[in-house]
Amino acid sequence: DQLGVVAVGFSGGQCKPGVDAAPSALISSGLLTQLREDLGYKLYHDDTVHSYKELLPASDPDYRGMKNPLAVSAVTRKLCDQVYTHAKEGRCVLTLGGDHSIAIGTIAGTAKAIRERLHREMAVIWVDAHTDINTPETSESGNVHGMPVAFLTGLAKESREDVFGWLKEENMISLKKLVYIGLRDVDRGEKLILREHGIKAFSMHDIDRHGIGRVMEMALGHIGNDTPIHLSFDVDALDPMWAPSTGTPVRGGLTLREGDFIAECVHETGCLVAMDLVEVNPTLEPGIDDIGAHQTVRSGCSLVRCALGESLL
Ligand code: DIR
Ligand code: MN
Ligand code: MN
Repeated sequence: DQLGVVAVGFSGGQCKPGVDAAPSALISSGLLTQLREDLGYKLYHDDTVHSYKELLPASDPDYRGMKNPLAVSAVTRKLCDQVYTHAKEGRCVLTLGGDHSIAIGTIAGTAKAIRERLHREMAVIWVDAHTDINTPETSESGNVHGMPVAFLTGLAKESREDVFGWLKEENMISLKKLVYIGLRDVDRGEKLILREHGIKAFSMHDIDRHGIGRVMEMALGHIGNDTPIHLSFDVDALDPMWAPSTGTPVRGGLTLREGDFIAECVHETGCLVAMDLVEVNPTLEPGIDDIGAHQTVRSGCSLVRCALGESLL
């Protein structure tokens, strides 16, 4: 099978440096070699960790409360093209982030390609401690990594082309085809949005109550059989025990096994068209030496391998 790989060293969607170092850390730990040699993928990768330096503006003042609006918009616009190019060829696309703002580009790119190629609307499974559905107005932080879902579903609108106005209908996804898993830190404004629009969401509470097996049945049932799936996996969905090196760790999260299981269930559908792995920050090291970073990178690699079929016997 063909796999497009895009390595995105970008951290402008939030304030902590270091998340841009994740793609290199993941690749150095052998991820791409494993995908090629153990899982048998033919990789399409330009052997570059993109920092998109040429796209970063000299000055980037806050706009509607958003930090780095021009940079995040320009980078995600370019990334959208890169992902689209792979997906249009029928390749599954793996994007290694970077902070979660990059999902604006990856989902915009796959959504468009899937519409053109399969004449279908794809679903998104968003695995995260957070919902990332703030609009610029509801956001308390101004960090765009807390807003991608709002822009991708049209909840947040902006006509300025250089501030996400480039997102067109063809790049967007339906709120009905969005499912969250792993939630435990949702802002007040975001809760109102979830309720108002009846968005499907499985919190840690739901996982405790039903077990991850039943939750995955319900999540995939909601999406429906043979709907193309984009899996956007924020490593902070995992408990900090398994993924301590991330910008906004929240205790009480998924075990690594539960995270891997989610990824395996998505793989089993045969409908995975793209995956993002985001928010690994190898420079945030809560443990001694770089144990924390090492553990987090290992967990991230495991999630990707599971989504791409590692556990098939
Ligand atoms: C918070 C944090 N809801 C915000 N979001 C994070 O800034 O909007 N997402 N950390 O991963
Ligand atoms: Mn996130
Ligand atoms: Mn998160």
